[in-house]
Amino acid sequence: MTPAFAVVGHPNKGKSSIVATLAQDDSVAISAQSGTTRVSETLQVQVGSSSFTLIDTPGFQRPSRVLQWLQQHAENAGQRQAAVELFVSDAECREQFPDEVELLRPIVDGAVILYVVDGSRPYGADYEAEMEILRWTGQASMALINPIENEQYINSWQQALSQYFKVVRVFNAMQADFDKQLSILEAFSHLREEWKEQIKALINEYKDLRLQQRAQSLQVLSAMLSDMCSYQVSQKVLSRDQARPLQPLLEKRFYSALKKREQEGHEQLKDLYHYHSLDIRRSELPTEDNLFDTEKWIVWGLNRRQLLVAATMAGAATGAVVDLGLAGHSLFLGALTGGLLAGGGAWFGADRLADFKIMGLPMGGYEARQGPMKNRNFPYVLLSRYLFLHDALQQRTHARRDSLSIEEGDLTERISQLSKEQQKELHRQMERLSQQKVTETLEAALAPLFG
Ligand SMILES: Nc1nc2c(ncn2[C@@H]2O[C@H](COP(=O)(O)OP(=O)(O)OP(=O)(O)O)[C@@H](O)[C@H]2O)c(=O)[nH]1
Ligand SMILES: [Mg+2]
Repeated sequence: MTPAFAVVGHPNKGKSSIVATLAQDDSVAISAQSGTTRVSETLQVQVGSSSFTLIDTPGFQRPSRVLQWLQQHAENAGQRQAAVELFVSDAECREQFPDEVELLRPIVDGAVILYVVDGSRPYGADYEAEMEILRWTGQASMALINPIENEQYINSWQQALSQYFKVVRVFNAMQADFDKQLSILEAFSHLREEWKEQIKALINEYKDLRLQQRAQSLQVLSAMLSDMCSYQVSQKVLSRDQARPLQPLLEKRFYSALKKREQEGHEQLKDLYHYHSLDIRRSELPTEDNLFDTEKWIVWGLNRRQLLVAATMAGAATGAVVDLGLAGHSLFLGALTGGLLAGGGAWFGADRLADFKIMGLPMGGYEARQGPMKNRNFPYVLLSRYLFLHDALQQRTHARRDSLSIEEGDLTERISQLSKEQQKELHRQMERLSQQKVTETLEAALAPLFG
């Protein structure tokens, strides 16, 4: 038997949330409505070569009545476990107490008990019947205090629970970061001696998985940047006159393809972190109209000053600076920026987002072309939005059901945490991207951003 854990408790106390978080699976049903889980759901969680079982159960509905029934069927402590087994298999009990039969069955079948309570609600004696029933099963057990709204009653819960459970831990299903999740699994490993090694192996698999996820998200990003920064659309025509009216059409195709490609990258990232039903707020994503409005880009990418610093670090500014007649070697960056910021629109690429060109073809005829995107900020915008999503997915737990909106992320702050050499290399690669140069070392340059 692989390690199996039955998550039980009062209705609506976050049992399913705990299952979703620990399984890193957002397909578990969670809702504010009490009684969401009506039958026990067994979730086989496979992580690399390790696996464990989480069983989501309905909440206790009539624990006092159930305890009464059990008491009538056991004359002494030696008969208690048998009474619970009888309860679970009794047809009449299934009629009368469907929820309790559902939740006790996996425990009778050998699962360890995880008893969940809400630390923001006061402890009350009505929980004692539940804990007593669980004790009658004779299974190893642990209590988890989920502070749903706040931590107000954690202490009184701790006192009460410790009389029934050897191990009591606080675990916030909504906020538990990766390390907390691993530490709770570690606590599980002490519940049953024969599962100890398996759970240790599982923890290591989870750590490996995290590393793989990071490496893969880097690949997804790098492919997305390369595709998007070099993307162009074209159409063959017979004459120049036929080509010109194509511009609005090609422009539309160009922008919507870019938008689609970005969404595709974001979807791949979601899949990587096992978010299947997470809704990314598209309304917060730039619409076709403003994705290509460079003024709005400043909130995602770099502002002009930062761009200039970036280009200077990458050794890319010199040529343009000289072109603009603004500087010689002896000038400091501060002196440079003023002039460039004021007059360097073309240099930044702000006024040439994606060119529309009509090219004569060697075999006759013409080709109308839109793209690629030349703006220097473009790769930074894409980078910043992707990193924002990556961080958000890492910090989120799979218990959350709210949508995620991509908002402004502080890219400069993030970049400034890299070493000077790393920054320089990153800027160099971004520069190459905006010049549509194939960059094999792109992934390596992006890696430090993923910690
Ligand atoms: N703020 C906050 N809300 C939580 C937390 N855990 C659960 N909830 C919310 O509490 C409600 C119930 O969560 P579920 O996980 O469905 O609870 P359950 O115990 O499985 O409920 P039933 O299946 O109905 O018995 C949902 O609205 C959750 O979003 C938490 O740690 N913090
Ligand atoms: Mg539930």
